[in-house]
Amino acid sequence: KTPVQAEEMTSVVISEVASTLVIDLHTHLLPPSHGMLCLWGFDELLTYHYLVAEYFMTAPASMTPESFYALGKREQADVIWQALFVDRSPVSEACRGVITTLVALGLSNEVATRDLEAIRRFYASYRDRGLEGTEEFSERVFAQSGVQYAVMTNIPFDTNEAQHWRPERKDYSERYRSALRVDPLLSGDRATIEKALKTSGYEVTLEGARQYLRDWCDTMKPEYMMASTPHDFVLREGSLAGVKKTGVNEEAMKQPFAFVDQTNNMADCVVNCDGAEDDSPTVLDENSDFLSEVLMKVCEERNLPVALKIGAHRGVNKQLQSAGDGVVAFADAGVLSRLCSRFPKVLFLATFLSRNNQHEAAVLASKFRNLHIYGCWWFCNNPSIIREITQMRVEMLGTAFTAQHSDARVLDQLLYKWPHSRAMIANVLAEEYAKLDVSGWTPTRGEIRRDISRLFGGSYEEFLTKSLSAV
Ligand code: REL
Ligand code: ZN
Repeated sequence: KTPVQAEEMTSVVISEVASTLVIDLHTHLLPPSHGMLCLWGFDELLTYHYLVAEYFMTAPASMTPESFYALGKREQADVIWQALFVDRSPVSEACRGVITTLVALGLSNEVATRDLEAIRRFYASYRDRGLEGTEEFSERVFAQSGVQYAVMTNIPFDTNEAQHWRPERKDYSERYRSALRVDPLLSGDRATIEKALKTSGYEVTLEGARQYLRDWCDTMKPEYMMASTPHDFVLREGSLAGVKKTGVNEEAMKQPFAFVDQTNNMADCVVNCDGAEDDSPTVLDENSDFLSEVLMKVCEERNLPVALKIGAHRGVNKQLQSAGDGVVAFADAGVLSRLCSRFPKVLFLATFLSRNNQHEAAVLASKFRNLHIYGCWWFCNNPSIIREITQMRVEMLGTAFTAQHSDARVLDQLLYKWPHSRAMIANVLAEEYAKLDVSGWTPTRGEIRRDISRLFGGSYEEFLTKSLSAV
């Protein structure tokens, strides 16, 4: 209960941040029961798409993306190790992350002697024990990184993944929680949606799509729905989804949210914003709106939030596959603001990819009670940028945001992404408490612990329990 002395503030904050259990609210991790889809180990670490992108900046002209991807995983890893760890020092964030990870696993001697074979032998001691070894490794990583649980990215449209959920849902550890990824509904990828509905025996109508989503919710029991919006995403100002017919944006209306109803289902009657029946035809056609009529409807019904990741430009260099995705210099944050006001009963979690959007995002979070900002995503997940973004957020939002998520694709990455982020966030917090102390408010250790726990997952869980249906 005693206030923390000014001279102890930094060490108290650092030790509290280091020991708090975090909730990792967005990852691409899948549980060991998902077999090959659960990525872990040295070769996966080294072939992370951040490192592939870095490798190609200095790769010889003779190594084309085609020839690189034609190599086996182990050979790709060897090539990257040679280029980024032997021929030059691994000073980038992604490279340093590999070193932090290996050292956390007790491999500092092997790292010091650059002994790849010994590193691989360490991993083999788990891998050789099949599912049991993988589960043991998974539990070790979660416990050691202080991650209470990680939210996965679960894609029903991906048949490779779907087979792990149906016909029988595989059991997995409570360390993993589900998020249902629905990008085709935001990008208007009609071919994917139609195919999914047809092959799973649903009616190819908006109601069919809603039922598809409801059924996947029953299967996956997600914490939230999620999508990464396409770089040219706009929210159309059409008349269909209960939106006033003011200022129709012609460009926006061309956005392909369309979904053709081949059965002329008259039940899907369109209602305008006053709740009165619209004069427009009740049949579905290419103007049908997946976002409003499918995703938002099911979110409202199920009281499920939507997590949006905004500002990625896919395929900037297509040859590099996922290593060729980039960032939109400045995404239109107005889209998020319009979503929050148009769908006040839906909770939105959001993160932006561009550093340029971070300030506006924090302002929006303070305007909409159905919006929660989380994490420093991908190109913002670098120590210097984490520091700057976190400081600004604390100044503007107090503790009403989530400081970080890992976006880990490879299980072992929890062992670097979290300590690297914790270190930066702790520095910021120590400075903020010091300023508060100077102003005349000295927090106790318990108060500091409470605040930190909010920033690392508590605020997210509090946000999820909000029920806006009464608003
Ligand atoms: O979930 C997303 O859309 C992104 O986070 C990913 O596409 C991206 O590749 C991710 O691994 C970056 O950290
Ligand atoms: Zn992601």
